[in-house]
Amino acid sequence: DLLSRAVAVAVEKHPRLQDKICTYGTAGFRTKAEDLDHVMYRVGLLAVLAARSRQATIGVMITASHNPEEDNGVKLIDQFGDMMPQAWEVYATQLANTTDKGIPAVLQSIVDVEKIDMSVKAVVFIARDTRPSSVSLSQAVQDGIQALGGDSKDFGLLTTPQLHYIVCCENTKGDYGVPSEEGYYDKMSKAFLSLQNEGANQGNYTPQVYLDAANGVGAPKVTELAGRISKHLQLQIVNDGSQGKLNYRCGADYVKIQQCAPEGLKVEPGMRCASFDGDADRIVYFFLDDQRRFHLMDGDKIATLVAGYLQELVRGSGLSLNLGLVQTAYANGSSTKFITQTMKVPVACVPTGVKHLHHKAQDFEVGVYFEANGHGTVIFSKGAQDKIRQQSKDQSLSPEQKKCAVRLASVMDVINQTVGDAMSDMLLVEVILSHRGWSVADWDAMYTDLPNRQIKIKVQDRTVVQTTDAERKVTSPAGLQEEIDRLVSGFTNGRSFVRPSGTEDVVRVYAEADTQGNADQLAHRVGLAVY
Ligand code: NG1
Ligand code: ZN
Repeated sequence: DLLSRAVAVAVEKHPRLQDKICTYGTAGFRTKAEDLDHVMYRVGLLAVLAARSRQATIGVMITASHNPEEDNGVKLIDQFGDMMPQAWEVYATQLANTTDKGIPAVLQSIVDVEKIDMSVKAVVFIARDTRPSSVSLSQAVQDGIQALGGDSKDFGLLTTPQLHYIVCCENTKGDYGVPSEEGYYDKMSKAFLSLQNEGANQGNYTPQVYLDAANGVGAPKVTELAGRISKHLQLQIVNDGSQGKLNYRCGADYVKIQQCAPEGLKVEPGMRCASFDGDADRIVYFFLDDQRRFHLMDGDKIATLVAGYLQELVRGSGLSLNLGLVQTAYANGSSTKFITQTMKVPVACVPTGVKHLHHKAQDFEVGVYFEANGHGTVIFSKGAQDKIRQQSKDQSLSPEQKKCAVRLASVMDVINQTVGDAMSDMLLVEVILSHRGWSVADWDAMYTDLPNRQIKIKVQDRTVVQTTDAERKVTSPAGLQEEIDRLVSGFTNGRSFVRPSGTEDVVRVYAEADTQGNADQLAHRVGLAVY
């Protein structure tokens, strides 16, 4: 039967050759590519169970995002393009860490708990990033799918958000769009062009972006998009994978953490630049001012720009929708202050990890969420979408209201609501900047970031550090929080917290203060307290 075939193929083609424990965390499974073959095979098995339990198509994305090229990873995408619920993360971890012979027992227990009908047809969509290891790892996933009698459809190279989008379209019967790569470009570019046709190139806005594609899968994909939108946006793409190494001294994570421009991009003052990460689900913008000082527009600044604009469109169109913003503890203190005090938009803070942000954003009719590192999007409740579409067709509105309502409806189509998406976020930022007539410096001037520093500390056992209050306070080890409080109190505008990473074997330290020197010092001292 199916379960014994699952073992036979495992033993023959994808045996578990070592007993390192692999955990399905915030980023799915992620580790050295060489340790992943059997894990991928088992993810294929699990994907079939997930598809059967939902009687829907689900997705498997093979990528390690911003990690070094030698790493790889895998993540399951649920039927509406969202993340799998917690229970499935536990199943994934159990299945990955059992012996080859133990596979049927774990599969059977999942079938029992989830009451899965094994005769249901199962379809799984697969895609991968540009890592050399992704090809064979993708094959391992497909072998797993086949072994349990599922059908796989391999989309080859895609960005992570493209696969989320395609899975969502497939299961919503085209409601969200056409379930193909072409359908994705088509929806995005049409919405973008229609918005820019009516209001592009105003004021200080210039339709040029210099884009660092991290030498990743974003490069060929954004090139596809670029051709369709060149009427209103010229993209100069560097780090396109033709020379440099994936994520090496480039990409959104490098730019955010190092607070400097990537290699491979010759930046001149005033150029509006952006960096994608390795699988194009994160984006940050940056520029050099006239003194050649580096300015970063991270996820917080994108969120602020987006929330402010949406708030204006909602009000302008005569709608009343509750709009809120979701951040994590890494959000710059200045951004939170500006959003709550000046923009008067409610802000919620949740633990790190997109699933927490996405989930919290669902509390609002229009929920904007961004991690400081540039991962984020906007989600509209079903009710809000209906209201906006209705309003955009309402004949009784004033011309100004009508304009806002129509614009809001198009803005919704530029946004990938399934997950943070670098390409979609870039189009959204460009729409807003051009409509506002803003240069990148105008945008940057919304508020000034507090100088900050993020460092990581290698420790024996990172799980010793436990936190509460959306990771802003340490509960264990005893005394550490008191020590952090003591250190912070010595700095003007000081704030610092520590938390165990969910994706690396480290404890992360974040600090902000009135000057860069002080932020660095505070991070350093708190780091010493963690040892
Ligand atoms: P960890 O390693 O748990 O800090 C990192 C990012 C998250 C998220 C995940 C998944 C920071 C501080 N953390 O998590 O925001 O993007 O990776 O990729 O940026
Ligand atoms: Zn990513």
